[in-house]
Amino acid sequence: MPRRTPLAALAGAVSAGLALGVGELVSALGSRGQSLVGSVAGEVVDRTPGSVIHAAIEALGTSDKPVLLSIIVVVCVGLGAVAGILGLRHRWLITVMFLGAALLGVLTGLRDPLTSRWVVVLAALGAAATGIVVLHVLLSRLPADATAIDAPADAEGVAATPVPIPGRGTGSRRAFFALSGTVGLGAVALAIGGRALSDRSRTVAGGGARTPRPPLPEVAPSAVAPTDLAVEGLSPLITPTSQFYRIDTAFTFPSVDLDRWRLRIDGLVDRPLEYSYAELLALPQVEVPITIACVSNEVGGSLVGTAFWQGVPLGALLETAGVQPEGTQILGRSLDGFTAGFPTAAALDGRTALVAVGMNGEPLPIRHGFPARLIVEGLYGYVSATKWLRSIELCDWERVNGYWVPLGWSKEGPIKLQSRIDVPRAGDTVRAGMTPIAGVAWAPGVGVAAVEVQVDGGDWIPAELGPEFTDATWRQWMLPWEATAGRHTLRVRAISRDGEVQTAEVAPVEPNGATGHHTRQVTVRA
Ligand SMILES: Nc1nc2c(c(=O)[nH]1)N[C@H]1C(S)=C(S)[C@@H](COP(=O)(O)O)O[C@H]1N2
Ligand SMILES: [Mo]
Repeated sequence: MPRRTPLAALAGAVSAGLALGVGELVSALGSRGQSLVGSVAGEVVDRTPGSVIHAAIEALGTSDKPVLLSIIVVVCVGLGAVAGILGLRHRWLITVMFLGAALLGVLTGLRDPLTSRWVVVLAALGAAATGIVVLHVLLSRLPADATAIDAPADAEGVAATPVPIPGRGTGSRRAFFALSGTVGLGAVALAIGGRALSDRSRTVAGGGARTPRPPLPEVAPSAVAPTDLAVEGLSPLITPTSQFYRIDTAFTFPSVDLDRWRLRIDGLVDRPLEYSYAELLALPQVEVPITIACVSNEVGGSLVGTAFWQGVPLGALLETAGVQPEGTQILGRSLDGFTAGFPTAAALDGRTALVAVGMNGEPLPIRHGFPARLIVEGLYGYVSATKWLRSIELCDWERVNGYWVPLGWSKEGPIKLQSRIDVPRAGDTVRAGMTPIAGVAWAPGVGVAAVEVQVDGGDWIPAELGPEFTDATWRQWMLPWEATAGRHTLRVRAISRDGEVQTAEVAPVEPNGATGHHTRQVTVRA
């Protein structure tokens, strides 16, 4: 391989990096904190089978997004290297490859509902133009002796005289590396600057992380949280907002200009409605504790939590709008294009279903759906809990599907009866003697009547239950255990208020939620 190849690859890689940097910087002009790489990532997520995404979320947890963004950057830089190498022989291929990439960027950027269109085009074209020009310049500055390094040494081991290629490569090696290095550093600087600017513009637009969120009207909570069971390491009854799990497909949070934001209620209704944020806040509100869970929560997993949700009952809104008989499904649409649908009956059967604006006494944090989201007692988030709500559409249950349904997930998503061991924690060393086994169990909408624990395959022993809160929330449980030295297997199951015993049958999270008993191995030291 002639030595020009790695140098050309380097030139291509840094050019692609600079192009990405320019793309990010120009994207920052968009008012919504948009990013070309982010749009591409969103498209990748949309086109990847749901099972693969869920495997990725399981393996990577919430670092799934940074990992995907990094992969996209690495792939782009790698393609740049290829463009550099191919460009050595055919300069026109550089233009073809960069314009091809720009075209893909434009297509995905335009499909992303959060981008402003002209910025997408400008960012992609600016990026491509930069990449093409810089790569041409770098290739023309390849060190004059680049090919000579590979020239065979003679018998004495002295390299043959350098043979410059006429008309190509004029610079010194030092100058070439200095230039490439500068381009590489410029790429990093632009990318960082672009992100910083884009965050700033999000704040200006009114939806950034530091946006002041107006205080909510005071509402008397429907239930007062009882005192937690006193066991160290046990999940608190109310999950602090900062520890509440976050799951969504969003790469950048939708930014909202509160003055312009409207919630629409439309579709198969007699009177389509539209509310400003202030109008929504002026409607009668409730504050209700509810446990929500993600369908991707593994047995024993942490994608479940309980919060006080404040908002406007969905039933009241539907009554004002007048649901037509064919409006058998309530579809939440988000500002970022996500959708989730559940039977209209679920909003009218007495359970709590809210257009939520508050979480644990504060306006919704951006990551949990500011300015408004849906919360429906007893349903997994993927069919109900649309964040960054834009509209609520009444539609036909058969004809319309929410985001995850065509990707292989069940149309209906009731939360399954589950229980989890929090204490002892995985990896804890337990001392022999009396020690608590404790955790939480949930059957939102039904309630938990009993929890039982099994040690080393013995009899099921009833655990002590924490104070009754509501049927919509999880329940703490605790069993004092006389631990003896050695390895032990702990297992838990819950029994719901309607008599269902949590099944031992193991089911994966797809298509409608995991089942099985949470089991934990512990080592007890004497
Ligand atoms: N806009 C939007 N809303 C969404 C989602 C999403 O991807 N986009 N994911 C849903 C899923 S799968 C779950 S489990 C809940 C999680 O809500 P949380 O992040 O506030 O815990 O949000 C739901 N709402
Ligand atoms: Mo979820």
